[in-house]
Amino acid sequence: MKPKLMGVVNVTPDSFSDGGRYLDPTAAVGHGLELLGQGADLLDVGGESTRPGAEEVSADEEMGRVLPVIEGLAGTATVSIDTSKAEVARAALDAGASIVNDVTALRRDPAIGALCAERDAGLVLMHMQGDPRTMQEEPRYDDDVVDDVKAFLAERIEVATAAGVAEERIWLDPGIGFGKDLDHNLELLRRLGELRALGRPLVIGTSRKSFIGKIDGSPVERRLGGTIASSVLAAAEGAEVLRVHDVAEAAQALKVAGAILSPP
Ligand code: HH2
Repeated sequence: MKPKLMGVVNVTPDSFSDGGRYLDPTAAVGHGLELLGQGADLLDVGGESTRPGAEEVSADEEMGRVLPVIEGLAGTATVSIDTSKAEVARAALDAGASIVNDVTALRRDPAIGALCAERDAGLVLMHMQGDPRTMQEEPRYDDDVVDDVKAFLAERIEVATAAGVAEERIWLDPGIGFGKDLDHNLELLRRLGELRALGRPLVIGTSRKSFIGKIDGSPVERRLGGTIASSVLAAAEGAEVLRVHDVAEAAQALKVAGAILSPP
């Protein structure tokens, strides 16, 4: 059990847990470097919030936020760009990012597929039901949530490879909290093994999310314990990348869990 830690660098005024804290590029770069020092293997830089109810921002606005930060970090870190716009992704790759994290899995802007193929960039394909404005209104799955998410991700792998993306450059993410109620999220986390059958590394982002608060009533600033519990269990189920805000604490939890699970 040795997952990679993807540290979150949100350059937004409105992200659900750290909106406004790193809007200044110097502060954002400093935060990214701090996360690297704490053990992050890569940094996910985002300039548009995807929290429930979030409004879209223009590509120009998004690029203005993320490009200076990527330029400041890319010499030192592996950087993924959290965007659904090909124009932003292209500029981010030019600035030194090497992975595109698309929470719409090429549905908002299919040109991201050809772009990643052309640049041999990594691509994260995430499942989301609906869009951020409406996704938590009444999430519903016809069949079984795990089967539905698995079928969706299998289909998006087809779309990405048809656009020329090498299958070994693709990572998959069930999208915890994206168009899912508490039971959907828990079921997905419980049965991650079934998604591993798709044969690609799994990215899991539970960090500070509202499903934790639905379990114990905690506000967003008091969800570290729930983040750690869900991240360690996801790693034990085979998640290979954990997307977290609190890298130091996640790294320590994983080291301790790993030491217990693999005696010398
Ligand atoms: N979660 C968020 C954003 N991007 N990308 C992937 N692949 N997986 C996730 O679970 C995921 C993601 C939401 O978290 P955050 O960036 O902290 O908030 P916001 O979207 O409000 O900026």
